[in-house]
Amino acid sequence: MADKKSNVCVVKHWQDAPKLNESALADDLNRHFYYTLGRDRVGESKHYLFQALALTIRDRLVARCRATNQYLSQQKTKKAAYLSLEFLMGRALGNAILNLDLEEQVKSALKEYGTNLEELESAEHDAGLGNGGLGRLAACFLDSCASLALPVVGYGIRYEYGMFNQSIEHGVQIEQPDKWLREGHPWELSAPEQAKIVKFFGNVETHTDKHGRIHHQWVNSQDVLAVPFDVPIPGYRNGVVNTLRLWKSEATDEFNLKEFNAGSYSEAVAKKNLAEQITMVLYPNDASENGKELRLRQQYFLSSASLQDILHQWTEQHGSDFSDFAQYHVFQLNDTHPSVAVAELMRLLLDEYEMEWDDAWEITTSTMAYTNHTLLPEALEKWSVPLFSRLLPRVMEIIFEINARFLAEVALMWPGDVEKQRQLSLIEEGPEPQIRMAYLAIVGSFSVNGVAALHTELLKSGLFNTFYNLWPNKFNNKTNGVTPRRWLAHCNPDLADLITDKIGEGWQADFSEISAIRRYYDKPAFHTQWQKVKESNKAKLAELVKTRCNVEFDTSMIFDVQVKRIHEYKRQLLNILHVIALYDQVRRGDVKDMVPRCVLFGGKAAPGYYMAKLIIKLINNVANVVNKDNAAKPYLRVAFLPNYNVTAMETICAATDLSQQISTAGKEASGTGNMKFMMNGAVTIGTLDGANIEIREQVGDDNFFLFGVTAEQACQVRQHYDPTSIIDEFEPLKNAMKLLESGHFNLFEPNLFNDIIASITSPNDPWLVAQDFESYFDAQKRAAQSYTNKTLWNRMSILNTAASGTFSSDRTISQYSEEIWRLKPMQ
Ligand code: B1H
Repeated sequence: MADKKSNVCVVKHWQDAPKLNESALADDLNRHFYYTLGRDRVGESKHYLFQALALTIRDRLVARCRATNQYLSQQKTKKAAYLSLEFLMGRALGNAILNLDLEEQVKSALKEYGTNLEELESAEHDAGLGNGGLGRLAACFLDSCASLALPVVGYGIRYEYGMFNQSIEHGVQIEQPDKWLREGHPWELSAPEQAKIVKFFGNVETHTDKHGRIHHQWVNSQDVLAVPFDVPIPGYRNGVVNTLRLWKSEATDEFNLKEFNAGSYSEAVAKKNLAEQITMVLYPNDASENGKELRLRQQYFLSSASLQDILHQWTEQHGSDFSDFAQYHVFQLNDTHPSVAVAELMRLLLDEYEMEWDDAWEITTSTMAYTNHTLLPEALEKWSVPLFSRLLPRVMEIIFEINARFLAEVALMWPGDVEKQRQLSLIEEGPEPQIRMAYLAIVGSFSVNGVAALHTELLKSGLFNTFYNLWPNKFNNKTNGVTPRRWLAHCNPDLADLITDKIGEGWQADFSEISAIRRYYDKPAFHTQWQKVKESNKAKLAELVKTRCNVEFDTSMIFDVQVKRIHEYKRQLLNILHVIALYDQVRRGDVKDMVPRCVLFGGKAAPGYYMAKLIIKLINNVANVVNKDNAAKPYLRVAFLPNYNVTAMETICAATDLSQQISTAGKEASGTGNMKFMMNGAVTIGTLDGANIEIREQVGDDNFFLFGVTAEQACQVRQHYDPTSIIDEFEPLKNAMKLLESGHFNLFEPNLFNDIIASITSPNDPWLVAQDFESYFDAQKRAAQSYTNKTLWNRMSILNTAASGTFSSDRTISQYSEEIWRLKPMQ
C-alpha cells in the first residue's frame, strides 16, 4: 500500500482526490496560513503558524489514512479495537513530522517565517486525555500498532477537559481546568454522519412471539448521540496511518423535539446539558476510588458507541450473518473501565441482531480480551447494583444472566460448595450489592493479561487465583513497553543522532538493534560524546526548573528524579525523607563524602487524595528550606516541577542521571517511566517491583541500584511491623524524623505534617517506608559514589540504553498481536 523507501503513499483507492504535491510543503503551509486560517504576518501569529503547519501535516496524514482505511475495507483481514477511557497523547506535531520523515522540508518552509520548529511545537497543547501510565501506555501502543502496520483502531472519549493543570501555591497543589480544545484541535476530523445513539435509564419490556421466543425491549430510555472525531495515528515511515476514534456526547434531536412540542423549552435545554456532560471531563483519580454515576455513563457511552460502530460496519458488509465475526474482530479492554462492553456486546447481539444466547456468548468470549493494570484493592472497580439497574436496566439483566450461567458452571466444578459461588460471583453481596467488574471481564474474555512478569504472577497466585485454577490458559503476561520514537528519537535528538552515527538508523524501526551500542560502552571517545549530550540535556532541564520553580540546578551535580502520579505506594515520602536525612547531615557539617545532588519531583495528586496532597506540600516546604540555606547549596538542591505531563517528561527523561522507581514491592503493576529513563541512559535506583525486575535482568545487577524488601518479604514484614524501633536503630533515619517532627519545615504551620509522621511510624503502614529506608539510603550512597567516577557512570549509562531494547512497545505489541489478537500486518 505504500512505497516504503520514499515514504510516498500510493493512494490507489482514493482516485477522486486531487493529487497532493508532497514536495510542495511550503506552498501548502502558506495556503493554510493565509487562506484556511485567514491570517497575515502582523502581530502575534505563532499560534496560527502552528495551526497552519499542523493542517499541512494533516493533509499528508489524511491521504495515508484514506489509503489505510480503504485497504482495510477491501481486504478480508482481522482487526483489533483497543477500548480505553484514556489516551494520553501529548503533542502530535513533532511526532508526526518524525514518523512521516518531513523534518527537512518543514525546516526549510519555516525559514521564510523567521521562526523555528521548536518554537511552533511549543504552541501545541498537550492532549491530556489520561491520568498517567495507563493512558500513556494506550498512546504508545497506538504508535507501535501503526508502526508495525497492524490494523488496530483506538476507541476513546473526546473529553472537553483533559487532565487538570496543576499549579503550586504556597506549596499546595491547585487544580485548574484544562480547556485543551479552546484554540481548536487541528488534527481531528469529525464524522457526524456516523453518529450512534446510546441509551440510558428507562425500563425493559418483554414479549413472547408466536414461536415462543422472548424479546426484550429497552424502552422509555433517554438517548444520547455519540459523534465520532477521528485522530490520525501515523506509523513510522511505513505509509500506514491508523485511527483513534474519540466519541463526543451530544443531545439527540428527537429527544429534544418531544420536550419542545410539550412546551418545555427549559427542560429540553437542561437535558441537552445532561447529554453533553458525559464527555465533559476526564476523571482525575488514577488508581483510586471513583464510583460516580457520571463515570459509569462515560464507560457505557464509550463501550456502546464503539461496539455499535464495529457491528454497523460488519452488517454493511455481511448483513446479519455473524457466524465468522470472531475471525475478524478482537476487542482489547484497557483495564475494567470499558468492561461493560462484555454485557453490551451481548445486548446488541441478542436484542438488536436477534441472536440466541449461546451464539452471542460464543462470539463475545472469543472476541473480548482483558488487561489488568493494578492489584490495588481501591482501584478494583465495583458498581452498585441499584445504580447500575437504574442507569442501564437491560444491561443489568444481562449481567445477572451471565452470572447465573457462570455460577451453574462453578457449581458443577465444586458441587455443593456455596462458599466458592459466593467468592466467584460477579455480584458481591452486602447491604448494597456490587458488580465486580474485573470478574465480568475475566468471565467474558478469552485472554486475561498482566503488564509485567511479577504482576501477572501475583494475579495468578493472589487476586485472581481461583479463576486461574478454573481457566489457566486464559492468563498471560504482556510486559509493558514505550515507543522509542517519542521517548528517544523525538525527545532526545542529540542522543539519537549519536546512536545513529554509530549503529545506523535501523533502531528507530527495530529497537532490538539498540543493543549494538553496547560495543561502545568502554570507548573513551564515545564516553565524551555521550556525556556531552547528557550535559546539554541537563542544561535544558535546568532552564525549565529555573523558569517554573525558580530553583537553580547545577548540571555538574547528579540529577536525581522522581516524576509520576503522587501516591503513597509510589513512596515519594521515602525520597523526601532521604532528602531530609541528607539535609540533616549538611546541618551537622557531615559533608565529607557528600556528592552534590539535584533532586527533582513532579506529579499530580488526585484532587480528593488528602495524603498525596500533603506529600506535595511537604516536598515543597523541604525544597524551600533547603534551597534557601546557603550551607546546603553546594550539596543539595530540591525542586517540585508543577504540572508534570507528557511534554515535561520529554525534557526530563533525556536529562536524568538517576531514575527513582521506589514503590513498595508488589504494588506497582509495571511502571513505564522506568523504561523511558532507561532508554535515555539513566540508571535506576529501584525496588524489585513491576517491570523494574525485568529492567534489572536486562541490564545486569551491576548497572542497577537495588534496595528494599521483595513482595514476598513485604507480606511477612507486615505481620509484625515495628517502625519505631526501626527508626530508633538507624541514625540517619532517626535524625531525619527528629528534624521533621521538630517542625523545621513547617515553622509557621504547626502540626501540619502530623499525619505524615503518624503514617511513617504506624505499625499498619502498608507502604513500609521506615522498613526500606536504610537499604534505600545505602543504595543512594552507592549511586552517588558511582556518579563521582565518570567512566563508571558513563559505562552504566550506555549499558542501560543498550539493554533497553525489550522495553519498546513494538515488542509488547508484537506479542499482543501474535499471542492474543492474531493479526496480520498490512502490506
Ligand atoms: C495503572 C491504573 C488506573 N493501573 C484507575 N491502574 C483509573 C486505575 O481513573 N481511574 O479510575 C486510572 C488508572 N493505572 C497503571 O498502569 C499502573 O499503576 C502502572 O504500574 C502501569 O505501568 C500502568 C500501565 O500498565
